[in-house]
Amino acid sequence: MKGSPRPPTGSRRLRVALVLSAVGMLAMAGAVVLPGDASAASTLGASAAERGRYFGTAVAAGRLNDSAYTTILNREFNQVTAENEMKIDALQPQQGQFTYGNADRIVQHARARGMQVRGHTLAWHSQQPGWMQNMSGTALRNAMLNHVTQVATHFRGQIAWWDVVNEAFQDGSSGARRDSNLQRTGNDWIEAAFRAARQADPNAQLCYNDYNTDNWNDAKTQAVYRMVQDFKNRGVPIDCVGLQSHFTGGSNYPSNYRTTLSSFAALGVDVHITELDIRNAPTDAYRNVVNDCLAVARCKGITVWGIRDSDSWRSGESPLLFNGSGQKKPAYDAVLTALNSGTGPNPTTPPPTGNPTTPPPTGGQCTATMTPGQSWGDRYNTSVTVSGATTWSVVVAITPPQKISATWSGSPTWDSSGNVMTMRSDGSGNTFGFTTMTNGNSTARPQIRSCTSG
Ligand code: 9MR
Repeated sequence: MKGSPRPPTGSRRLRVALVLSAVGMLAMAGAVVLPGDASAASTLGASAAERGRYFGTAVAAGRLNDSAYTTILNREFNQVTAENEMKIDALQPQQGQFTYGNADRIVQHARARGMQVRGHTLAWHSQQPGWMQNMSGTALRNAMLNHVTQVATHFRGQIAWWDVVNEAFQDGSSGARRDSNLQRTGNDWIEAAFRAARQADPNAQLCYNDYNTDNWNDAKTQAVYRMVQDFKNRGVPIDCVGLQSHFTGGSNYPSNYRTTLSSFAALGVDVHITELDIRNAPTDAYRNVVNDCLAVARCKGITVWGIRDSDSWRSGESPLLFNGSGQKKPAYDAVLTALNSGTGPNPTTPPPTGNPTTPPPTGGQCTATMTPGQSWGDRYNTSVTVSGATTWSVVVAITPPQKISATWSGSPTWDSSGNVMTMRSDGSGNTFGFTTMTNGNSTARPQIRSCTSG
């Protein structure tokens, strides 16, 4: 839809309208916002999106043929991380031979549905192919940088966030780097990886990702914090920190988790909860994690490490939100309720401003109320609910260079500038929606100029 700056016309309009209403139905699936009740989202992704966040899951390419799995994936989540398919051994099994098939399948599945993709992971001591395990010194450093460059280039423009480096610190009280063949190439291997990633995909957000970094008092958390602080001070390109948050896979949910999130955020990086799972899925811990994320403006979203318990790397602990039959567990309800009653939207993604609500209906007027919908890197959805009329026309103005690229549940016409849309009721109800391409202006929001009944 990028590069469709003109309003649809003629037969193109009919074709576009069909596509757009399909897009609209997809975009609105599970995101039904009742008039006057912006917290009524019925899925994790839609609810998170209303708060300027995402709710995602790890995905395994081999399960994309399982319709029970994809039904939940497509309904509930608006972000995915490849569980194994973007690891070094998966992407470069032989030196210089890259195999992208499974990773590409996941990326395509996600992007076709407006889900954002987290790349996991460019550089890691684990899951190295045999040829890399056997390398050291300059040869290994160059091979690692080449891997970062090749992979980030392959996926350029498709990955919202990269876990550039994963798990580079030791557990326990030392606060030291983990010993590994990569670490032995020199302490600057991490920043070298970040610089290579930035060069290869300047638009991806670059994250450092680790586990056992949840408790603010832990030496490992403090060590990662100091590294990020140092990177920010020296201009090493880092945008975000991922807390894996595998609770009771070695560490419990700590009561100071929110302090950890906000402390990292205060360094000027975004924070992501990247691999959440909690032994036996207790509702209170899941609820607390969601509340902690929503309390920190720079906490951009939560990814659970799998969909059903049977999909989990530790399935014996039933740590996820859906049981093996795909049914929602109590932890699911706790998460959705916490999301729906939580803070948002994120202050860095402002809600519609200007004139969100027209004056109360008098005479031929009606009231049109805007609700922010799902957003992606380059576009965002808005839904408008009309009250006080059954047939109506609503005038919406967009700030250029933003452009409306898709509409649903109404009949649009545009003025000659293409920036002012008049949406007329089409009998499908009193809520219509549209997608706006930001075209580089990520702050402007649509304005409602008028609502007229009849
Ligand atoms: O869930 C993943 C499992 O299927 C793999 O066998 C394992 C080894 O690659 O990795 C698991 O995912 C890990 C993630 O990549 C990094 N953080 C810890 C995760 C759980 O072990």
